[in-house]
Amino acid sequence: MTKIDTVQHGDVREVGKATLQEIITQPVAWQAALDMVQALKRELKTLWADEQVAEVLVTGCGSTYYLSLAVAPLLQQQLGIRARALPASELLLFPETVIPPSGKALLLTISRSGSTTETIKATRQYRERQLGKVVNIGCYGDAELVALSDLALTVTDGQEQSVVQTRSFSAMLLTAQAMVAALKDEQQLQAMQQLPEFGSQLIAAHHDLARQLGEDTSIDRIYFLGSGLLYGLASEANLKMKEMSLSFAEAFHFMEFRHGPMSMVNKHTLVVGLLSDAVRDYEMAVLREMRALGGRTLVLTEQPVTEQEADYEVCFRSGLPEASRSVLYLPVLQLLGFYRAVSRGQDPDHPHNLTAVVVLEPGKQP
Ligand code: F1P
Repeated sequence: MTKIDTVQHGDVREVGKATLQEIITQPVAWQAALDMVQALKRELKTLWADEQVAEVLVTGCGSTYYLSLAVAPLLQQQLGIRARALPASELLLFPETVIPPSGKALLLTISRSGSTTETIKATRQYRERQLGKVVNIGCYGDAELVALSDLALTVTDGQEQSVVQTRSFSAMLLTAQAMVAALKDEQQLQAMQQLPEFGSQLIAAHHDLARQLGEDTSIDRIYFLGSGLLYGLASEANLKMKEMSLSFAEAFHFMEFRHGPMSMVNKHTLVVGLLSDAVRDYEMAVLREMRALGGRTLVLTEQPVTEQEADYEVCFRSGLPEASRSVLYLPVLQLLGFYRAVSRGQDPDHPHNLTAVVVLEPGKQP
């Protein structure tokens, strides 16, 4: 188990103490997620085989919808089945637009709380229509979504005080990645055991950079670029920046950024690139162009880039394939949002207008 000294930066003010603690200690929850999937591997394989899964719908809300956007392409890429991510409200309110014509698919619900009304209602409706088995990923074993599922992968170490999802998000993402590895390649699952240690080293090595960029008041807009398996994570980083710091931020697929959004790039712009392995040359070309337009660039990458190619770099050198190492992109992006929030007088522990769970009162909704 990884032991981490908390709050190394002594002069951090009281605000956001829970959120910072949860960001820094997330490798502990990663280990718990890996151990939990290892323990439930047999049930998972049995359900998957019995169901002869050919199609998966992945759903959640807010952060866990963006997590679904990271998990669905992974399921399709790694297991060769059709997989689609969608917000729970779409599954609930427009089922005919998302239910596969075959009328049969496994439903993977993702929810930190397990109590979000839209996801509960969509899952109930799905069960009533007998469209397929339900697997849930979450952090609370006694939640309604667990009771509504045929198999629950619950990572209680992901639980957090903070309203915004940080440690829970990465622990649930790792649960999904370990689930795919358990169904496909036992060796990959073993190799993922290195992730908690990589995570601690990454947080220690790049904490100062995240703080420096987060506190840089010359930056007034932030764009997160990620493609393929990484678009969901770019979307989550964008949400964290909004939820914690109320900053102007957006997420795009790399190549889409040229088709209009780059009109916004100027010297007050930070463009954050979540580099893939497969098409990093295309992605670096976009970043070089944004630098030429006056923007500054931060890359998160497995292999180093040359100094000329980016202003700031977070390099993993993990030796792990993209399908297993996505959690490594998250801690520095969460710290960036955290320090920007504190530097703008926001308290990340109590984000503006937000509650930890969106529960829609019966009778208030149609
Ligand atoms: C989903 C969610 C969070 C958001 C806020 C409200 O919750 O939308 O993503 O940050 O906390 O709830 P859950 O279904 O994953 O518990």
